[in-house]
Amino acid sequence: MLNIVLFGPPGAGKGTQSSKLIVKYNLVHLSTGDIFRANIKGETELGVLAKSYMDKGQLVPDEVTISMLQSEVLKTPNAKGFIFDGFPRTHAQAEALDKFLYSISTEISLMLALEVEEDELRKRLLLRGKDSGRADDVNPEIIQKRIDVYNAETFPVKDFYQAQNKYKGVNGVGEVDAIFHSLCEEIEVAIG
Ligand code: B4P
Repeated sequence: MLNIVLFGPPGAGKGTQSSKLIVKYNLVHLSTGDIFRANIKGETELGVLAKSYMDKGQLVPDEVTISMLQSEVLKTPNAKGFIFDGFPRTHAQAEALDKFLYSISTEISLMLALEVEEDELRKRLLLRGKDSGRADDVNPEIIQKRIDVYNAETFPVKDFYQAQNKYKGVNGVGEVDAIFHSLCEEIEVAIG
């Protein structure tokens, strides 16, 4: 299986690149942000809970996010592999993902990190906020909160994968297709 963690700060292009990678490598896309947003739209219990955190730019609690992610993986037992987009976002999520994948006889192949500086992130998210309808994209303070949470809680997850020799950083600034090409190059190296 090819299991990729697509990593990066809010607005780095994870969703954008995931949609291209799943087509090329025939993978299942699991975006925790998208799953939460679908639950918010459907007004499920999970959606109501997730909204109370997401609207403030905070992370949804680990227990909720981990069990949701696990049940999503189990929905496609014959998948060739997964792109984990926006997960793991904390050290606890990374450890839980490793344990869970081991329990189903697979593992993370590599973490691809999109590197984008903060000014560019703020610009992209505010631009998307103009027509995305996403409450977390319209307010500069909420955007800053998400970036701060990323720096404090999510960025260190990089060390977890670096220690396993699975971390690859890619420049996330430039044309979408050029970035996609760089990501594919790293994947080709990883799969041999
Ligand atoms: P996400 O949905 O993951 O949102 P995000 O971090 O903003 O990334 P997204 O994928 O949407 O943006 P992208 O970079 O593709 O998370 C939202 C919230 O959900 C979190 O704040 C948290 O509350 C909660 N959550 C999700 N996962 C969680 C977890 N594991 N644990 C706890 N809580 C969790 O794109 C951004 C914009 O940039 C787009 O408009 C795009 O068009 C543009 N763009 C992309 N590439 C570009 C390029 N090369 N040049 C210019 N613009 C580009």
